[in-house]
Amino acid sequence: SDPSSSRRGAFIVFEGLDRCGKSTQVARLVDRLEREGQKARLQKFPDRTTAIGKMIDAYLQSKAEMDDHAIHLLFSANRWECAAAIRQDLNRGITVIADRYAFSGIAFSAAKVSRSAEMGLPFDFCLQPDRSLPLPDLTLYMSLPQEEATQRSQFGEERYETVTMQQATRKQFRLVAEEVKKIHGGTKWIDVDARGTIEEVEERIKGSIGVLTDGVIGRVGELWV
Ligand code: FDM
Ligand code: MG
Repeated sequence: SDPSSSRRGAFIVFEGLDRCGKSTQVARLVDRLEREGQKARLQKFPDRTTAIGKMIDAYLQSKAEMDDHAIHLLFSANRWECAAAIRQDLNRGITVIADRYAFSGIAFSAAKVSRSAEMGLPFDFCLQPDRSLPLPDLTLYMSLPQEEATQRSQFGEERYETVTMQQATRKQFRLVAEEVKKIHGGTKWIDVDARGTIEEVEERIKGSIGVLTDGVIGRVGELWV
């Protein structure tokens, strides 16, 4: 029998701060896999096309205000409404490439400095709603030094696209990486140097992903479990 039939698709997540080149690399990776005849699809988070996604979009564009806890839960709900389809696709042998995931959810929410408190939302509160979502087989954190990030094109108009917020989020991403390594082991999270040309970064990513896109043996895991 075909040995590939016992393999499922890989769940690969890209994370990082704004302007790190994440979306460019995700698009190139999906293109490459399709050219190579592999089954792959892109999953953007937040997915702004759903009803929940539209609420998130309004919040990010400052067209709506929301309690910090409430918007955090909406970001998580936006992942949960996509979770069954992700699992199903993985089990059908499709590689799913996500542009952001639960790790952005934690890092951005925990980085917030609310008017009433010195800290953002408690780290543990941020972690819990995503518990038992599909576990990525690999998360690639696109790492860019502060100076390089500042040099890149101007931030956009959206909420969170400020130097203060990005710096705070950078720190939270370090804590998220530690948590992933603690709960899921050291092989699930890789920092990728996001400096250099698009082609240079693409090569590094290719090296980090290795044979993962040939398929994975074993069930899809559960996040934080
Ligand atoms: N963001 C993204 C969150 O705050 N929580 C989340 O769970 C996710 C997935 O939303 F500033 C933030 C990160 C970013 C903003 O993301 C919109 P994109 O990648 O620019 O669409
Ligand atoms: Mg953005």
